[in-house]
Amino acid sequence: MALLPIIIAPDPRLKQIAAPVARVDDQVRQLMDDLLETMYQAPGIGLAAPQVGVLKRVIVVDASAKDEERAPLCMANPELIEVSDEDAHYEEGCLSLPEHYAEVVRPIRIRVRYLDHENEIRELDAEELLATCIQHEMDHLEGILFVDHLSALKRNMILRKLTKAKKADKTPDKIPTGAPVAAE
Ligand code: GNR
Ligand code: NI
Repeated sequence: MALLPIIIAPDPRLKQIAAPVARVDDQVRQLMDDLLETMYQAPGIGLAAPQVGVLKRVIVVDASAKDEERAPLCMANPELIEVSDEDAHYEEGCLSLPEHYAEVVRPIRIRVRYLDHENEIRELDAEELLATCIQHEMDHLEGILFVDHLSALKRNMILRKLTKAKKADKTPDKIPTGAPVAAE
């Protein structure tokens, strides 16, 4: 198991389309396990492989409440096979857009087909927060972020703030002189 660094927007790697996996082999299983560990540590309720720089169609989600047992889901090559006409509005966040939140509208119920951790084809009906989270993760596989569902005004406001934050972090005088950068 390993914690993986999460890519923060704006970054061209978050805008790429991810490639399907041929099957869930040991390497993909390891990726799923690392994504789950990274997601729980963040903490977040979902994580997609492109967010850690791996352009494969692999996502993990766990929308269980804090006081509930963990309910991890690992999905490779997820496909929406049904979506409801009815919509849900959720305040979304994204580990690649830290500290920014906005309401996004998506179908409230979905049916998703995917390959699970054991390479078995599965179908799952999801609703409310879990359905929202799965759709948010599937968007990452298409290079789409939740801000792409907002008006250009709101999107650019968030992206400009993130650009500024990145530039501020890179300023050399923010690094204490003589202090070595912590090694892994
Ligand atoms: O942790 C997360 N919370 C969240 C809340 C509402 C809708 C979607 C999400 S997913 C997000 C983690 C993340 O960035 N996944 O890609
Ligand atoms: Ni996200």
